[in-house]
Parts: sequence; C-alpha cells; structure tokens
Amino acid sequence: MQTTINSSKQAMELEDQYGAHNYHPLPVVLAKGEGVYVWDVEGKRYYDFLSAYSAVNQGHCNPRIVNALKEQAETLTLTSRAFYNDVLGAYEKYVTEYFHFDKVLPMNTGAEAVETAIKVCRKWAYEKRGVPENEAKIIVCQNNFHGRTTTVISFSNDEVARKNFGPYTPGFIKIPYDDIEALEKVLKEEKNVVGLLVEPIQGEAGVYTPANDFVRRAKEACHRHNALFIADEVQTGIARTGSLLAVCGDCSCENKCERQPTYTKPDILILGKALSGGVYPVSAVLADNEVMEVIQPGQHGSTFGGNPLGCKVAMAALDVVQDEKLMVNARKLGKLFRERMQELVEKSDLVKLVRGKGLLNAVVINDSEDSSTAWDLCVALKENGLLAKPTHGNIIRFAPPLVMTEEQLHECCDIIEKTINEFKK
Ligand code: IF1
Repeated sequence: MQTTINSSKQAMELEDQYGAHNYHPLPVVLAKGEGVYVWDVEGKRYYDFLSAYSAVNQGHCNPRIVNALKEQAETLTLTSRAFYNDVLGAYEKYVTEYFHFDKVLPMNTGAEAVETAIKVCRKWAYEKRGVPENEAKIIVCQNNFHGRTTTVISFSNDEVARKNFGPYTPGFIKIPYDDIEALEKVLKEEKNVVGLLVEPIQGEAGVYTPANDFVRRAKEACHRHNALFIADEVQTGIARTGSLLAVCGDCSCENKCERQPTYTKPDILILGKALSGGVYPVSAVLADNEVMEVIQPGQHGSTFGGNPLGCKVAMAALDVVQDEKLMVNARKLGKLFRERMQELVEKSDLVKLVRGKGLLNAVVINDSEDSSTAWDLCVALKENGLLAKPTHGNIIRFAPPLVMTEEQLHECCDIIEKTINEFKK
C-alpha cells in the first residue's frame, strides 16, 4: 500500500523507521524544486546551496532536460548493451566531441565510473606498459573522496567510511594532496606505479583548492614515469568551478578548452553528477584510443550504462551548460560570493575563512572540528530560507545551481550575513 505524505514530520518518521540509517540529513523534507529553489512539504521555499552535491548545476527540474527525459521515456528506456540502441552512438559522438576525447565508456554513478577508470588504468598497465600481473599500483591522495564501493573505500582515509568494511583492495599508494614532491618521490622510488587518481579540487575534504599549477605538474610528473593522469571531475566538472572542467584552469571559454594553454588534458576523465543535471544517474569515463582500446567485449559493463534515456538526458544537460554559458556565470557569481563572504570574515568572529573556485566554495567556521557550530548554523540558515550542508565539523560548503542570477546571489549573501550576525553559539 502506498502512503500519502502530509507533513515533514511524517516523512522523517517513515525514513527513520523503514530506511537504513546511512545518512544524517538536515531536518528538512523537500517536495518540489525549480531552478535555484526547493520547497518543503509545508510549502516553505529555500535557496538550495548544495545542488545535490553539485549534480543539479543546470537548476532543479530544468525544463529542457526534463523534456528530453519525458520524450525518450515514452519511446525507449532500456535495451541493455546486448543490443544496439539508436541513441547511444549519437551520444558517444556528442560527448566525446564536447570533451575532446576519442572514446567514452558510459556508466551510471560516480563510484562506478571511478571503478571503471581504475580497471581501464590497470589493464592498460598490463597490456600496454608490460607491468607484471597483479603488480600495478595507483597513487591516490589523502582525504580523497571517490565514492563508496569496496575498492574505492579501500583507499579512503575517512575512518567512518572505511572501518569494518575490510578486507580492502590492495594496489593503492596514498600521498598528501597538492604535494608534487611527494608525487615525484613515489613515482621514482616505487615500482609499477601506473597512474594517479586525483580530484582537481577536493570536495569532501572541505573544498580544498590546490596550487594553480598542481594539476599540470602532476600530469607532467606522471608522464615522465609512464603513468596515467586520471582526473575525477564527478564533483568539479560540468562548469561548477567556473570552467567546463576544473582541469581547464583559468579559462571560462565556452567549451573550447582543448585550445587553451591552461588546459591539462587527463589521460582518463571521470564525470558524473551534473552530466545529467541531476535528472537521472549518468556517469562517464573518457579516454583516447590508446588507453580505451584495452577494454574488449565482456570485460566491463553495466545493465543501465549507455541506456537511451540517460544518453538523451545527458545531451540535453550538456546543451544547457553550453547554451546558457554556465561556466561564465559560475565564475562571475563565485567571485562575488567570495567577496561578500570575505567581508563577513573581516567583520565576524564566527567565520574564519572562505575558499573555493567558481560556485564550489566553503566557509570555515571559527570553532573546533568536533564542534556542532557548523551544523547549528546550517539549521539556522534553513530557518532563514537557505539550505547548505556542513562537511566535517567546522566547514560549510556553498554550491548553488549555476543558473542563479546576480540579484539572487546577493539576496543569499544577505541571508547568510543576517544568520551569522544573529547566531549565538
Ligand atoms: C554521498 C562528498 C560531495 C565525488 C567524487 C566520485 C563520487 C563523488 C569526486 C561518487 C560523490 C558525493 C556522494 C555523496 C556525498 C558526495 C560528496 F561530500 F562526499 F564529498 F559531492 F561533496 N567522485 N560525491 O564527490 O559519486 O557514486 O555518489 O554518484 O552521499 O555519498 P556517486
């Protein structure tokens, strides 16, 4: 029997009773979304400053993406890859041209795409580089977040995410983030290092932005040692940080990044989240032929990966990014946001620091990591009509949909300012 939800309280009680307790959400129950806004069950409107962890960059229920979904849903949703479908090829051409790669391997979730990239990298190592079987090692960074599958948590150093899920997958070496010397050292001293898997900006770690030349130098170091540079842009990609990809660097051109001097092309690029505008799970692994050709029939796949519904949704989502120049808007509004927050940092004892790029930003609260201040502030922000989520005890991430206007952003900064000024620990 299906239950009708009449109140936020009722919805929260149902989740508590019938759902696994693998999350601790902010106490708000959302029932509707449009653009930069979401509404709760009682009809209260909020600005969304999480964007489903940067999945709804194109705004909630973006009509162009939803229409693509509707049309394809009435035509053909899933065939599996046992047969061809008449959308996949067109999507593969579209997405590879869009990101300037030879080939794409379509998957569904971010973690699946990360797993895919690891498999491709290892296979490349054995078959192209001649690494002895089972000896390949991939470098990852401390405080990484790449998803929650057993292999991916094997190289996490977040004890909550990892503990009691062992035994862990071997074959990973951890180095500090944004540390080229440490990278060079491992590449030089360890045998059979075949790749570096890295987030161009660490999201979960608290929006930690590395040195400007980190990504470029990391790739150069990898190439000197015949290792692949693998960029996880699941969270940073698709215009979020003010360029199409974070590896584009300081370039907000509309998708011509390949020709920009600041662009560092990954050997393997991992995308998810906003690739579908948050409408449907779509992820992708992109690489050139030399790398992708190591995958042959039967060696990797997914029932849903490359389904016509997801492909149509992704093309619409990427069309929106380009047509609405979301990278340009993210860059402009991000600068404004950090300026407004910097004023707050100077005026208020409660906020210590603002950092980030484009519209992926974090504000560090002046309290210890194990304090509840950031959480309490997020609850207060919610009361004032703005939704954001703490990452770690004392950091609040601010990442609104990229379709926001300047006027709306100022209104949001006013809400944040007011909330902070009124807040009592
Ligand atoms: C959750 C964080 C964000 C990711 C990168 C792969 C994945 C993610 C760089 C996996 C996913 C999410 C998942 C979400 C929380 C979240 C997150 F706070 F944990 F770090 F976005 F900021 N690579 N990130 O950020 O993608 O399999 O989830 O599709 O609830 O776990 P997925």
